[in-house]
Amino acid sequence: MKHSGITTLEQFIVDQQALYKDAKGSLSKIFRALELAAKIVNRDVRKAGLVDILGNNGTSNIQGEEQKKLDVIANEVFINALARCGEVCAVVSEEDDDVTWIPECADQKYIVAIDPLDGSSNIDVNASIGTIFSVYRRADSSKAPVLEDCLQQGKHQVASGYFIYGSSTMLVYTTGLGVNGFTLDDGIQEFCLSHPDIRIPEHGKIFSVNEGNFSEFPDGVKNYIHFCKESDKATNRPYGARYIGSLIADFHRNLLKGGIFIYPPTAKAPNGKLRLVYECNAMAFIVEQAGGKASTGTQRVMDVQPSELHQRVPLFIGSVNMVDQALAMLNQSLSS
Ligand code: AHM
Ligand code: MG
Repeated sequence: MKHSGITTLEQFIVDQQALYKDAKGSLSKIFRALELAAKIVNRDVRKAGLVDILGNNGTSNIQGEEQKKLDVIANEVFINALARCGEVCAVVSEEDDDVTWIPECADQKYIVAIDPLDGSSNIDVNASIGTIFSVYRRADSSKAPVLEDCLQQGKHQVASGYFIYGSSTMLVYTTGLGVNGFTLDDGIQEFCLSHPDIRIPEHGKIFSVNEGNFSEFPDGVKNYIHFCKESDKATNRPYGARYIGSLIADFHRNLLKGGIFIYPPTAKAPNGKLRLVYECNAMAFIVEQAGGKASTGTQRVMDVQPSELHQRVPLFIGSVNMVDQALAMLNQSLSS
């Protein structure tokens, strides 16, 4: 019999589970919860202009940033879905000051970190936004979960990924066996495998950085930006500049086409802006699994030991040759 050719996320997860001999289906349940939550958020994002859910919620999160109504909705939807799946003992979210413990699942081993709606300044202007997630396993689930369980190095992630609510809605994720992308078929409301085994080109032609902060950047980053803009036929320069201010959208483009995304330290924010636990680590796991690289400028992102939930780190991420070049110029300026 001829196959239809469609592989749904559900089927893909079942097939992958067979590759892990000890798999008991817990991760699959977490993915089902994430998938359901993303479909709900996607529905709300798609009708955001039609109903009264655009605009500010009037409250701020722990970092003093304005929360948008959709941020708050997405946060509730993801946490509720994860709490209900029965496999997650704690959720760390960009929108919540502290860990959300799930008491009825205190004996479960999984912890999920989320940025429920990343790039939220883009909501009101109809540009791409997304949800980022990381899944961690506790070393010892016989004890009640504690804060330290939520502060693991990124290299201990068992899965990470993002949903992008763009011109189409996609899920890109890894469990350490490469990176795969699924596009939501609106008609059947299923995520279908559309981008199998994503590999980021070793070299790209795009650099993504908020140049508005240029005067605040370290000299090495300034030098690298100059390098990107120089004309040089042999190395295909100048590169193209693309930056929308939505990490997922900027990252996703560079993942598929090749490029580098930089959120450097600045004079005002020496640790940059992006958060380690629920933004940078997830992206770092994906980019490494796709053959790319992620660094803080001084170390591999996934080696950083988090000391607090909302910790920020500088981020240099993307095509391996471009990241290496940026790091070389950064180090050169630090040592001179
Ligand atoms: P958010 O999680 O509150 O939306 O903030 C994170 C966003 C990232 O998506 C994006 O890369 C960055 O902030 C853009 O910051 P800036 O406007 O300083 O360039
Ligand atoms: Mg964010």
